[in-house]
Amino acid sequence: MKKLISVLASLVMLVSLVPGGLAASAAGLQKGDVDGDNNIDASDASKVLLEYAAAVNGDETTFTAEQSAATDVNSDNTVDASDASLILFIYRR
Ligand SMILES: [Ca+2]
Ligand SMILES: [Ca+2]
Repeated sequence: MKKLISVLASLVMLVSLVPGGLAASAAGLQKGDVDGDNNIDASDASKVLLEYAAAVNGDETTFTAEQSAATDVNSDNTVDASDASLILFIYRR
């Protein structure tokens, strides 16, 4: 039992070391919480999709640097539909 607990503890440590984990971004917003209301939900996902659509269409984007950092949930340095899907995935858990 003790061994299991130590294995779990190391896993938790590993996950927390993964860049792009769900820790708060350097700028202050939690990853995925684009509107900063401390909930990761469908409204965050829809904001991400709107921002992505605006960027794709060459329209003016509205996210602050802080929001953009929070939006890139999978940390691939782009904001796209896969980030929105991940936000929905987190919301459903
Ligand atoms: Ca939110
Ligand atoms: Ca991304």
